[in-house]
Amino acid sequence: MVAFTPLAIAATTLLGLTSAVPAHQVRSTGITHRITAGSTTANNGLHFEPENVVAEPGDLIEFSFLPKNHSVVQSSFDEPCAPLSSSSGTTTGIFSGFNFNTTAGEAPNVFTFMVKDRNPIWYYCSQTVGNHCQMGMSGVVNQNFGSGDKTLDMYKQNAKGTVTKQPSSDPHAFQGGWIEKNMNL
Ligand SMILES: *[C@@H]1O[C@H](CO)[C@@H](O)[C@H](O)[C@H]1NC(C)=O
Ligand SMILES: *[C@@H]1O[C@H](CO)[C@@H](O)[C@H](O)[C@H]1NC(C)=O
Ligand SMILES: [Cu+2]
Repeated sequence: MVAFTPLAIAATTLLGLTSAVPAHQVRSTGITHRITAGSTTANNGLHFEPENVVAEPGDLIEFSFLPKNHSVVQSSFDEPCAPLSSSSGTTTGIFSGFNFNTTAGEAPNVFTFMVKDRNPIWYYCSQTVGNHCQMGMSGVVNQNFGSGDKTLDMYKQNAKGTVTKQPSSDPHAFQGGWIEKNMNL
């Protein structure tokens, strides 16, 4: 007969906890990729820099914001300038909200999210004053380099004929990431 010592029970409890952790939970790599929403040089400021990033699961993507009131909204490749959503219309993707007002230099806060897997993350700026998405303000994390036609250039081409959609009726709402102080200021 097996005697359950306190240690064995503790170990069993630990195992139970471990198996309760969702399989998709990703361990942090400690690597942060910084992207600037906005530009002092490219495309009249309507540009993410860098706009094409390769990242590992567990890496952080941190957006800092220059003037012109930008946002970051995840979309699918097939529907540029529209938030990634379920068939019922609920926004399922990442978005930052319009929380980064600045008239000069970087906004005091940044928006950060963690990369969960190696699937492409397409995103755009949903500012309609100046039609930022149609003008080419979009980017991608982990573009599927094996599939020749799903490129950021093609996304931008397809974006030209669209109408920008917002991920939420609340301009300040955000999802899939967090807002924190810009430590680079
Ligand atoms: C930024 O743009 C959003 C959406 O157009 C608007 O709701 C918000 O008031 C703007 N913020 C500022 C600081 O201009
Ligand atoms: C945006 O920031 C500027 C300067 O920092 C400030 O004067 C202005 O009131 C702000 N606008 C909003 C809507 O918060
Ligand atoms: Cu923008």
